[in-house]
Amino acid sequence: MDSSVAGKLEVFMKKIKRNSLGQTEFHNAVQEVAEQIFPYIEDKPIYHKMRIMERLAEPDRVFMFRVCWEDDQGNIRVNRGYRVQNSNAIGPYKGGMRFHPSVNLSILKFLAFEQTFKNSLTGLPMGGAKGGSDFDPKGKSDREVMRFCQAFMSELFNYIGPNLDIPAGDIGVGAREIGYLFGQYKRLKREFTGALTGKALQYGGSHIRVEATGYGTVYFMEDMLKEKKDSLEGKTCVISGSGNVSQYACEKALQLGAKVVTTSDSAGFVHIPNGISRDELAYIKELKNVRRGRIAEFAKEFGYQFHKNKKPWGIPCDLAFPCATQNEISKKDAEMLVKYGCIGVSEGANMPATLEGVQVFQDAKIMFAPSKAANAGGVAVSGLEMSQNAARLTWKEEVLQKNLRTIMSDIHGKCMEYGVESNNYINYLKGANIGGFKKVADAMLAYGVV
Ligand code: NDP
Ligand code: 2IT
Repeated sequence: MDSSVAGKLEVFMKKIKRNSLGQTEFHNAVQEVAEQIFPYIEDKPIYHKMRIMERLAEPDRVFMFRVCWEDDQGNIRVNRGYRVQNSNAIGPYKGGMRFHPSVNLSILKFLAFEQTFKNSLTGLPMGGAKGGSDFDPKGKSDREVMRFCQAFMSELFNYIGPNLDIPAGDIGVGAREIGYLFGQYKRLKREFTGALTGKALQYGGSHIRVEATGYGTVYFMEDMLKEKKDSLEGKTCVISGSGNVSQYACEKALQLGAKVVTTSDSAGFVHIPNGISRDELAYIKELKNVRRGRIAEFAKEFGYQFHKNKKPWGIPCDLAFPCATQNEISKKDAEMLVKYGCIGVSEGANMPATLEGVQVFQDAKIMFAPSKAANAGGVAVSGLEMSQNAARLTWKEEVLQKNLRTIMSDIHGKCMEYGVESNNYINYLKGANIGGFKKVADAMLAYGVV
């Protein structure tokens, strides 16, 4: 990076940090994008003049609200709810909601910022948003989750709508939570519109939304491998997490002939030396989605070793799919992956590799697919759910399967368009950032100063 660009970047980041003290996750997300965008716009002064990056890094608005609900013992509980609407330059605000005790403004601002670029990459007309709460669904009864969701939506419904802002799931928000949230939205608004995605099929949901993120992440890897005349067949994969994204990344990897040797949750990981079988995956789905149990129970049931409080990155592999949460791959973890033979990483979770971790992958010149490209399949199918709701139609599963596959290839193509470096290394991070930025930035230019 030449010194004039580096100087501008430094001034920009200083201001961001001053205006969002202590919001480390948000700073890192902005830094990662700005490092690619500033050199790109150096000879395009209009983007600087119109302060496009500065505007994108300041959310349009943030809602924070109290959520008060009653637990099964009659105790009154208080949580905090949020919705960060980052940008609606290219379509209504769109993005998931996370229920997890770690949720704070920094995490949601980073996710809403990232979502803006991700949604642009899908080619569909969606802006970027994210929301959620520090509520922890773990250990709560269905009725407690229902009461929390109803209380949460009683405030949120004021700020969302099918042409305004369309939330969906994320960590801790799956089919059960979306059902309760949508039921309350419908009751308060007295209308049936597609103001949430990830709904069940019976009430306006789309085929393959459940599978889309995990499948898409593996499709992106398939496309990266294809570029090298290679495939997933016979590859050993490590996958983290055992939730929605992880389960379907595992399913698609198995379908494409790969071997998946790990699964995990926040308590530790399980090593399955000969690879997870389809029956074992079915067990994990039932354990996690129905019984809401812990992954240690899977290890116990099938006689595998459970590595308590450990992450799976030290297990030798060809490919890695981090599918749990942000910052789960540190510099050291990344070094371990490279050392033990990993040739490709596709991020199913949002920003699972730290800035230093990404640098290790890029220095080693291995394939690295950043989250905003690799996990965009979920929100893409959400976008298709919005289209179906608007038309009051349900498309057939085959149509959606085909659409998802095409969208992921198109995103891969967009990353190639902007990411191939002079030494022929494909910098997917650069490609995704510039590819996602351009459409949003050009729309903002068209609107003038707003
Ligand atoms: P789920 O809640 O279904 O699963 C999350 C998984 O990650 C669980 O196994 C959970 O373990 C683990 N996990 C969560 N937080 C932590 C933590 N702090 N440390 C270690 N493990 C953790 O969520 P999803 O599968 O939907 O989401 C996973 C990731 O994918 C997130 O980064 C999300 O933002 C991203 N994503 C999700 C999309 C979607 O469509 N759902 C779309 C695009 C991205 P435990 O049960 O112990 O908490
Ligand atoms: O991070 C994400 O892209 C999601 N959690 C999915 C968002 C959506 O609106 O489907």
